[in-house]
Amino acid sequence: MTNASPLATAAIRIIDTEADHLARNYDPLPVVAARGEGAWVTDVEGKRYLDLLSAYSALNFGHRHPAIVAAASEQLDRLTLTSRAFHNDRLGVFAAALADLCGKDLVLPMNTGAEAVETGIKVARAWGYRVKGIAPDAATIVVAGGNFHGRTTTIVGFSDDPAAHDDFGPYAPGFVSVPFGDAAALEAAIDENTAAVLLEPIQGEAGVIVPPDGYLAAVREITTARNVLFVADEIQSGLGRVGATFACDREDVVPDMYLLGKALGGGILPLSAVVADEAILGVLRAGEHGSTFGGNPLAAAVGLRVVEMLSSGEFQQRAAALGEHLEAKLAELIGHGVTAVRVAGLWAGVDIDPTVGTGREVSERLLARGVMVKDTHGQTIRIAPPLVIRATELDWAIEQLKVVLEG
Ligand code: IF1
Repeated sequence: MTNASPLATAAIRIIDTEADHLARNYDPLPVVAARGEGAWVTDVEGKRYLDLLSAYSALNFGHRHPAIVAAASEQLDRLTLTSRAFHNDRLGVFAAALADLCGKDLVLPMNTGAEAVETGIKVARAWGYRVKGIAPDAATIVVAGGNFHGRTTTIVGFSDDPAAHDDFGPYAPGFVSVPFGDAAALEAAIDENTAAVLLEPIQGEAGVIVPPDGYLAAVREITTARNVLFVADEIQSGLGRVGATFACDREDVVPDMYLLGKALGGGILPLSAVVADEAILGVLRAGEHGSTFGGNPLAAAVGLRVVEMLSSGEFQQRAAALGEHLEAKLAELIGHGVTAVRVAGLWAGVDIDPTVGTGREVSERLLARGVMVKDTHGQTIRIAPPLVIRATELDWAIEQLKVVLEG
């Protein structure tokens, strides 16, 4: 074993420190990131990597996008936090812009995606009792098998992933799970106590599972007919990722409630939101919900810049065009180490032939070749580059995948 370079030793020392002082709720790939710019990350040893994970689609605009960093820097010099006990001069402007982007009346700002999901669950239940007239504490929400909506105990309670679910009970009642993509099963699960249907329009952690054409339109039709809220978790699929502002746009479907997060914070800070019309979000009264950092002026300034960047449609069009290129390139790999590919805009699930290795093993081999991806479950790797990636960079990354698949 040759002596590791000083930098390599530095990386090892950092990882060892983590091992001594961090809870072991992750098993990161063996790289220590130190800098990021655009689609590229540099590790502590100065090695560069093309980022095809984008922090699970929180970095749609790339690392440290200059316009977003500028918005954050300007606000850092003015005001960062007041709590919602007082107004601030950024939140209202951000809320108006985000509501307009969504075509809705109201915004409820939170911080993490899970908080937006939890907020959406609370608002849907309150609407169920106060508007639909569901009997007290009887409201149910229909969810989909294979879902991932966050890590709180309410949310993992309706997860069918043992790693996310087991040993965190007892779990909140009031959730009914149906197979994703099966509109008839979803309709059959609705009864007089159903307040909402909660779905990722495209399931991320399940492996970028795109539902059958017409599924989202059918869900929209069913929920409208049965006076049930359609709550779309667009925390990972939204904000340009799939070649449209929202994944629901792919079927011209408008949900009753958008749950947003990740990229809304510009890759700089946590920012999430529940966005819906007055008839739904208007059920909440002062003092019924909140968050210390929810709607803080720093996040609002960043979020406003993100919404402004999305309003031109440039990032959505870019993701659509490059996504077609990505899909064509990945399709060539089927039968050559890849068994299946699912693509929506610049978001792909690639199933690796078990004879090549597991998703984790391919992720590690790609990392050694300067490409950052992350496996989801078992044989699948997820590809989600920043929307600012160049076609030539994407081609280079696919070349690295081809080499890994050829072994
Ligand atoms: C981790 C993946 C996991 C999400 C959707 C809500 C949330 C997420 C559709 C919650 C978060 C993150 C969580 C992160 C890794 C990543 C993830 F699905 F993206 F791949 F875990 F499954 N709705 N997804 O995807 O948002 O509270 O995290 O801000 O837990 O390791 P959050």
